[in-house]
Amino acid sequence: MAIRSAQFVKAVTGTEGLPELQLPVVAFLGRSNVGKSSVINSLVRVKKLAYSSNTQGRTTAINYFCINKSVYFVDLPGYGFAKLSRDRQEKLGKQISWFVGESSVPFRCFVLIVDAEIGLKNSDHATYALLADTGHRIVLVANKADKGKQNDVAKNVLTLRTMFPEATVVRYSAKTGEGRNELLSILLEDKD
Ligand SMILES: Nc1nc2c(ncn2[C@@H]2O[C@H](COP(=O)(O)OP(=O)(O)OP(=O)(O)O)[C@@H](O)[C@H]2O)c(=O)[nH]1
Ligand SMILES: [Mg+2]
Repeated sequence: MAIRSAQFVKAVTGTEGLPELQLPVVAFLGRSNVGKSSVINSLVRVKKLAYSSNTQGRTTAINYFCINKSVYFVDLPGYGFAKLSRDRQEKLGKQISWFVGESSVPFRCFVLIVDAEIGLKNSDHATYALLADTGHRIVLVANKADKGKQNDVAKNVLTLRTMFPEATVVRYSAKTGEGRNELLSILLEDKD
């Protein structure tokens, strides 16, 4: 279940140009700033593989990383970033919908990252519905579990488990590594 290699492959900026090499895809989605890039970095234990920071690190493309030469981790731009123009937000939304619905992509699963402290927002519900429509497995990651009131975190994780019994819910912290082994074993399965 170890990560033996991780390489950046490609940034897809529009709604075409996916990598030619077909490998199973684990796609990371979530609101802007929720920690998608940080979760990927923490999983592969390479600090800047999927660059993360407050503003400069904002992911603006569909970034493909090849893991163990056998699976792609795909870092998507975040939705719900209020500072973007409406036009740009709409384009991002379209790009995300295109990607998750793209029948040529062999998805292994979707990792929907939510904020463990804040809980679900409307945009998370909408994204969950979009992902559920595809029929692929959804893993809900409650990230930033190290932050804020632990009571709130516990309550929000419980809500996720109750609300989405068909999903796998993982309490996670990209900062402390909580949940890393559990999430890795789910994402890499026995095939790797
Ligand atoms: N305390 C804490 N901070 C975190 C955690 N994960 C991410 N962050 C911080 O949250 C901020 C955003 O992280 P990113 O990984 O860039 O978030 P993102 O979802 O990729 O953001 P976009 O690419 O803009 O959609 C950074 O300042 C991270 O250091 C976590 O588990 N705990
Ligand atoms: Mg990012």
